[in-house]
Amino acid sequence: MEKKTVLEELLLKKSQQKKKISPINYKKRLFVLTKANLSYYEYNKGKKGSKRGSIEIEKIRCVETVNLEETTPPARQYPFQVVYKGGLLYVYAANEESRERWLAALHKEIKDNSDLLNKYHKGFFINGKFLCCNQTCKAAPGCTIWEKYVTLCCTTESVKPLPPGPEKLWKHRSLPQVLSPDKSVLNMAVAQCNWEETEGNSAFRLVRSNKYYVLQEEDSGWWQVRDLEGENSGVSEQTLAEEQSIAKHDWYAGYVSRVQCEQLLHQKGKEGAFMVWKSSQAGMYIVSVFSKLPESRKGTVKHYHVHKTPQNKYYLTENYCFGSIPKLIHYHQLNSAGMVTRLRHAVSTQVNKVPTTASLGNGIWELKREEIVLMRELGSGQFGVVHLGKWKGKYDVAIKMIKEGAMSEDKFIEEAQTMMKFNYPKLVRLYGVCSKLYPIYLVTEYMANGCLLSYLRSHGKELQPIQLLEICYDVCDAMAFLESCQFIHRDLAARNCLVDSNLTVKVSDFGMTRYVLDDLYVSSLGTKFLVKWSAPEVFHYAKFSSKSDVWSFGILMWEVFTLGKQPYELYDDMQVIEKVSQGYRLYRPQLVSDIIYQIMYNCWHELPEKRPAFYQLLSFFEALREDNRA
Ligand code: 746
Repeated sequence: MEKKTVLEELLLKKSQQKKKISPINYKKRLFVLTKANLSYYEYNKGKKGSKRGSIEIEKIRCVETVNLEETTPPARQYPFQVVYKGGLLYVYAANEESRERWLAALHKEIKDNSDLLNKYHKGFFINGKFLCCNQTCKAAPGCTIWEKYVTLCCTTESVKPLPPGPEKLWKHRSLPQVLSPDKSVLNMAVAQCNWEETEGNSAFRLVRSNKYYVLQEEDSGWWQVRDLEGENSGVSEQTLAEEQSIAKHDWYAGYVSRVQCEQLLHQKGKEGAFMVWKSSQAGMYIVSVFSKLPESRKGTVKHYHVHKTPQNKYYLTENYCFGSIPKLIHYHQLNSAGMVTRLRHAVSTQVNKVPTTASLGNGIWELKREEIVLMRELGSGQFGVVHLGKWKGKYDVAIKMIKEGAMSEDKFIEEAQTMMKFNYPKLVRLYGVCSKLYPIYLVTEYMANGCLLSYLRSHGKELQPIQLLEICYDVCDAMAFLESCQFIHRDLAARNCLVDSNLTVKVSDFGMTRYVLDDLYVSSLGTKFLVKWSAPEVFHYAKFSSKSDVWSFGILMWEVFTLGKQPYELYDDMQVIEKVSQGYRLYRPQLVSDIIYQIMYNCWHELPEKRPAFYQLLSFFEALREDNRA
């Protein structure tokens, strides 16, 4: 079976140019594709000769065409590349049909490979560099999005491999909460701030509020720490101390992006509105100030990098140096000293969140009602009124007061244990419940900017396309996590996502539809059942799956890029069922490029198994996002 030939043809193979200036040659080879290998053989006088090389299918990471060099003879007009673990092969087909045939056959064989690339090189690697990007290492990361990647999983019918488990998605995003005992450990430390190793290609990160083992405290002030995944790194005690003092200031926003920062300052709109943030790209602190002076009425944001002298002094404008960033800020609150304006109004993104290390989520999830103070009403949802509140007098939380008869409470409480364990940065966290008295309280993370749909409608025009993409990315990130836990949301839509103070978007109320007791909501004939977000298999047979969530995600992307429009605006639910069943799909919104439309369109494949999985979409968003940065 493994040996059965899938495709066989005489093609031209380019020599692999082992040395930078070794001559290039082209040899006719008989290429043979089987389910296990792509091999090539000598071919003489109509006879298959000895084998000259072979690539295992599972090592292939990308198969794509290559752009032609400037002058190419007629015999080499149809090149394609096979990128595999450890090498790069260029092959020429005789004509377009032949090339298409090889691409299609290879794509079909490799589509379930676990480490397919999301970027590739569209130019040849010649004389020691890629013609597309001039990178000189043959293994250099791709420079162009491999568009095929996102559709590959939709091209052929087959049983899909399971998506990666949650462990894989946790890596480098946030740290898991399991502690593994280790005898060499001295002490645990809680990071008071975010900190990232910027040198080398290591990705070690301290995440504020997470726990770390302190392996060694050295006199030099350089500590060896280990994160809970077991990765070690040196961390400057001094940097920590310094960040500790910066993190408590309300003007410090931590990691935000430049556009997020600008948007927050514009929203405040006051002369001298400012914040300090850390750029994950530049690896430095930036002081940003809003000013209407001197040139524009709408106001502009100016960014000042915080520089450091060799003596570890900080400054914005060279003449004024300070021992710490808070001292620098304090000075510039009083004196403009070279800035457009002095720093007048701190713009805070800080909501006092319950730290991830609080003794929550370990089974202690019945919270004391006396420790919760209700502050103001935020709105009401399917289960009743939602309030902003304070827990233990200091932490901001949202409290859902469950209206009598709105929820199947026993069932929820039985299953809430599982949901408590979902501690993922892009999921609105469930902290606990107060279930001993009525009304039952569900206590969750508080998201200061409210629901995504309202946010898009009121602030959407201020958002740039990259930010819209970032919103989709956040949601996709959350959904890839749920998918990896084999947990289905069942009602993914912009109205069920929330926006944080720093404009991160998180997914809320996942799985909660199972506890709704309202018939109008539950039944697909009911008026509250949301047909417009539902996949056909859901409105026909109530068959929910991660792939039906993918459909809803496509609709959510459409909501994001239309800045909160109602999908299928001119149709009622019955018409939508009819139209969608006939193959009709939402149109391409103006702000959407072909490639982004292709992503959402793929989410609406009639057959669930042909839709991409969230982890595949995520990888694609990651590639797009890197592209936007460049
Ligand atoms: C909140 C939610 C989730 C609902 C209703 C009202 C408020 C909510 N708002 C927050 C916040 O941080 N959290 C929650 N919806 C539901 O309860 C609900 C229940 C069940 C379902 C769906 C939804 C299913 C059908 C899926 C079962 C806000 N934050 C912060 C600010 C403002 C509003 C909300 C956790 C606000 O007043 C900023 C926004 N704003 C006005 C000014 O601009």
